[in-house]
Amino acid sequence: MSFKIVMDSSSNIKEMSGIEYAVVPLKIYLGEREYVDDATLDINAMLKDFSQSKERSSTSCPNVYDWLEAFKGADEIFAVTISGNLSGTYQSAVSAKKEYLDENPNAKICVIDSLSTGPEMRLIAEKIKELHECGKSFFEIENEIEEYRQKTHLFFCLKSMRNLVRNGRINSTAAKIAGVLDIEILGRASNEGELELLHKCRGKIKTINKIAEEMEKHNFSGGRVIISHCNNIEDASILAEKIKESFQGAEVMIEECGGLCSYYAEEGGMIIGFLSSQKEVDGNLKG
Ligand code: X90
Repeated sequence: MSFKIVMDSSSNIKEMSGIEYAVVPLKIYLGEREYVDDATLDINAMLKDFSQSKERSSTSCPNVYDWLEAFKGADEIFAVTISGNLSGTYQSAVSAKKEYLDENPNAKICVIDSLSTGPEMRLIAEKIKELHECGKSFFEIENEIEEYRQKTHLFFCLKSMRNLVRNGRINSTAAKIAGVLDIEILGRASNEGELELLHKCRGKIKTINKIAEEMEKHNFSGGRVIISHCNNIEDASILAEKIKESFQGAEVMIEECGGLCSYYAEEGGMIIGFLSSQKEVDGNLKG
């Protein structure tokens, strides 16, 4: 029985140790140029090309064939995707599941729409791995992940939302002012998997304090946190210290954004995934 985790490249996870793992890359375009978001992509060179060009840019999701290639050979598969409300990635994974099961009727596939991206997807992947290592069955993992996901959250803090606005992933006046007069936008992945803007912040310390405050509001009390940044190790480290200081027992990991997240989060952007201690429904405590 071979068990496999498959993620699209917006998770920023290039490899996972001790478990079969594959990445399905999204693509980024600048004019005629194509950047495949895999382990060979030179992200800084890509960002430099973007900063020097006025050409049109966009992104595209993996197709069914890309997913089928990644599923190959496995018979118990957990595939986790970027929010289906922002990308066609989830839909192509669902179609690939159907095709794969036609060919391999004994296989089991669970496609999870993370309704999020980046570090929240990493939290989900780590949990799937942990449950598998505990000896849980496919269906037990499926159920426990469903529960677990009610406690994971994603915040973002962006200095520019130009690429998100240009590509129609958000339509708001507030998004357009990110970067103007040093304003950073703090927001979160909504329960529907869309970008929800929370605050306009000015000044690094104010922004970082606001993130910690919002985390507390979302029932964070010292669990796992993953900070993904685009060329901003400085702020990511200050935020990590602030979180460790404010919440006892917080376990904070810092990582770099992959290609897709770097393109949308842009220079200086941070994306924060974390696990809270309680579930919530529409902002109210559930249990
Ligand atoms: O299919 C495609 O072409 C990919 C489209 C992806 C669009 C959005 C990516 C956002 C990446 C920005 C901050 C996190 C926001 C998460 C909200 C759910 C990172």
